[in-house]
Amino acid sequence: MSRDTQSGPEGLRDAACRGDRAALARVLSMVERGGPDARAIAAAMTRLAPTRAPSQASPAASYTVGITGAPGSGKSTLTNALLGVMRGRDERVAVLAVDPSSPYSGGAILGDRLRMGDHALDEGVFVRSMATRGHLGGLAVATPEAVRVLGAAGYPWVLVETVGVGQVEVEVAGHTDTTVVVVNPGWGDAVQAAKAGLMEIADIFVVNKADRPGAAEAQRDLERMLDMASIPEAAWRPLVVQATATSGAGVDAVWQAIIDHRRHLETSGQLAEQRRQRARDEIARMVAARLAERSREVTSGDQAAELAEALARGETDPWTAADELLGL
Ligand SMILES: Nc1nc2c(ncn2[C@@H]2O[C@H](COP(=O)(O)OP(=O)(O)OP(=O)(O)O)[C@@H](O)[C@H]2O)c(=O)[nH]1
Ligand SMILES: [Mg+2]
Repeated sequence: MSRDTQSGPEGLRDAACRGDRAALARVLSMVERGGPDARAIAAAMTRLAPTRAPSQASPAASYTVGITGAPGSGKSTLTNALLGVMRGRDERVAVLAVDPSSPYSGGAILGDRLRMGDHALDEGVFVRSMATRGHLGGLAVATPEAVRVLGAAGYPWVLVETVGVGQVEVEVAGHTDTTVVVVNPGWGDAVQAAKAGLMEIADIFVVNKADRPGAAEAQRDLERMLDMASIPEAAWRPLVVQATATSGAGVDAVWQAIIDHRRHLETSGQLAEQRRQRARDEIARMVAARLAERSREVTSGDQAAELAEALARGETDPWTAADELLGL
C-alpha cells in the first residue's frame, strides 16, 4: 500500500478500525477541524457501513453517556471512576472530554489527562479532548461524528464529558443517549441545576462529593423538584444517586443507574426514536452552519459591495439585493 493510501481518509479509517490508536487520534483531529477533511472522513465512514459484517457494530451503535455539571463538580473524577467500574466488566469505553471554551484539544487538557491516567495504558480505553476551533457548526457538529468514528473503532460505550453548563454544553450533553448531571452537596445546587436547564436534560443526577456534609439534603431537594415536575406515568423519572468519585463509593450505583436507563430506553422504543430525532437535529444544524457559511461568502464579495453602494444611493432595495446575491 502506498503512503498516500495509508494516510488518506480511507486508509486512516481502516487503520483506526484495526485498533491503530495514532490513526484514530488523527481521524478525530480531522473531524474536529471540520472542513474538507471532516467531510472526507464522514464519507469514508458511510462507505464502510454496507460492507460491514453483521457481527460488527454499526458506526451509529455506540451508546453515549453525557456527563455534565458545574465546573469542579467532579465530572472528570467520576468519569475516571466509571472507567474503572466499566473495565471491571470488560466494557470497552471511549471518553470525549468536550470543552467549548478551550482552544486546546487532542488530549491537551492536562488535568483530565492526569485524572484519567489510571487507564492510560489500557487499550480498552481511549480518552480524547475536543475543543472549539471556530469551524463550521463547532462542537455540536463534530461530536456526533466523533462518536460514530469511535463506534467503528470498536468502542461501544462513549462517555462525553462536557465542561461548564452553558448553552453549548447543554446542547452537547442533551445529545447523548443517557445524560448524567453531576451536582454537589450544598444549599441551592438543585436550584442552580434547574436554572441552568439541567433538570430538563438529566436522566440521572449524581450528588458527588457525598463525603461532604449535605449530600442527603441535596438528594432530598432534587427528589422534591422531581416530585413537582409532574412526570407522566410511563416516562422515565430521573434517578438520584450519591457518590464519592475520589474513593469510588457509590460509583457502582451510578453504573447501575446508567444500565437501568438504557434498558428503559430500549424496551420503550425511545432509544430508536431519540436517535432519529437527533439525526434530524444533526442535519438541521449542518444546514444552518452551511447557510451561515454561504451567507458570509456572498456578503463579502465585490458584488455585495456594489449592491451596498446601490442601496445607499436608493437604487435598489434590500430584498432585491439579497435575491441577487443568492442568485434567486
Ligand atoms: N471531597 C471530594 N472531592 C472530590 C470528589 N470528586 C472530585 N473531587 C475533587 O474536586 C475537584 C474537581 O474535580 P474534577 O473531577 O476535576 O471536576 P470537573 O467537574 O471535571 O472539573 P472541570 O472539568 O474543571 O469542570 C478535584 O480536586 C477533585 O479531587 C469527591 O467525591 N469528594
Ligand atoms: Mg473535568
